Amino acid sequence: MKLFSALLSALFVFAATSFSALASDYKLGDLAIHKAYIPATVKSAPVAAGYLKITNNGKEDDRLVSVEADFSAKQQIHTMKMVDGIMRMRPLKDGIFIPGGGETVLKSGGDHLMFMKLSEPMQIGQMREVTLVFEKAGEVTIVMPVVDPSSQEDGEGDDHSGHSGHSEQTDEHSTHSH
Ligand SMILES: [Cu+2]
Repeated sequence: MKLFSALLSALFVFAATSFSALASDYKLGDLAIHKAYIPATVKSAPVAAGYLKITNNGKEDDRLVSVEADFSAKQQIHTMKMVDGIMRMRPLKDGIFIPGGGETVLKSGGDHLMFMKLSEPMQIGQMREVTLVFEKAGEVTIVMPVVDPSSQEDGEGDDHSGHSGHSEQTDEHSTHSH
């Protein structure tokens, strides 16, 4: 009975929050943030990715410079690139450029938010608060729904294989030890 009501309220929260996530994108000055989501992770996964689209309706360029989240110990902004036939990720030290009057898409196989050292798995239906920090526009906290990875509309194949080489990759760039 207890489980059932917990399940029911979880469903309700999911329905309510997914509706609001769909209904209202986020605005911060001239920036608009849409279609933010985090693909669900398996239990042992140390990292999760985050994707979204940023539209810049102003004339001035801006830049996504950092990401904050309380469900991971460390957050980075990554890009993915083919190196010797293998998808590798690396941190973008200068963040992601958002041209004035243009848009930037963080998507599977390309630039993405990286949540490292997860405190718990990302489960389908959860809503995760993430703060995006922009060079000029300032910061905004958004709620990113955790979705079934196989339901990504713009999925371009299994490019998350690059994530397996992740910890070695980031050792070059970070001072923490594993
Ligand atoms: Cu990454």
